[in-house]
Amino acid sequence: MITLYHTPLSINSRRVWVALIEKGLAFELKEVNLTGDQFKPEFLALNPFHHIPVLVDGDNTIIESFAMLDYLEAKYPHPALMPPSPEAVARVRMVQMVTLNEMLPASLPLTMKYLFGKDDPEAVAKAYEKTAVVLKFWTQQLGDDEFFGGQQLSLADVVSGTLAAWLPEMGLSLADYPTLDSWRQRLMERPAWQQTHVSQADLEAFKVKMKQRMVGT
Ligand SMILES: N[C@@H](CCC(=O)N[C@@H](CS)C(=O)NCC(=O)O)C(=O)O
Repeated sequence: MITLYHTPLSINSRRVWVALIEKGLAFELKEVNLTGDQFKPEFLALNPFHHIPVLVDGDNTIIESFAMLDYLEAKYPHPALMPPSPEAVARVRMVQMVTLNEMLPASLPLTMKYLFGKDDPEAVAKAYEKTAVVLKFWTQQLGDDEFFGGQQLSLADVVSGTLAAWLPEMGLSLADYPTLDSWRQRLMERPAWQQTHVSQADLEAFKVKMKQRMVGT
């Protein structure tokens, strides 16, 4: 049995959750309450760095969401989430890493504003400038294709699409990027995105938990 230790709102978890669903795998979810459960000995035995997600598959315990995605692709290759051509592999990897290394830090002030009400107008203005560079890059990489890997969903769509799911709510409209907007719409209609979507009620509960955690530290 595959078990994913996760928190519903975490995009680090959600990319693995979506990949499990897209691959049609049977798995169970165990929710970790990030107000302290991640420091309990039983969780630290799974991940000494006290982070979710953690994927357990039989005797294998895997930390780091990108390692999990690679593991799932290698262990359960059908349906493939990595296209075969070298050019497409490069594109998938570029989009994955640009999402992680450029888009996530660039959009952080928007996340802080959206999730925690921390409004820093200067940082938010910079965030719009920096995220625009990523949106242009994503547009270029997508071209006229349905997905970043071509006509089929890839790990690049899983990684960037679980972040893109939030962009309009975070105040980043894709109206100036029509091909990206349609791509996002296509993803949002997929069962994997719908099943992992966080309700407004869960979102509010998460905000409360994080506030408690910040007060406690
Ligand atoms: N590089 C890790 C990042 C994991 C991570 O930062 N997880 C956060 C939630 S999004 C976490 O568990 N935070 C709790 C803590 O650090 O105590 C991955 O991709 O799996």
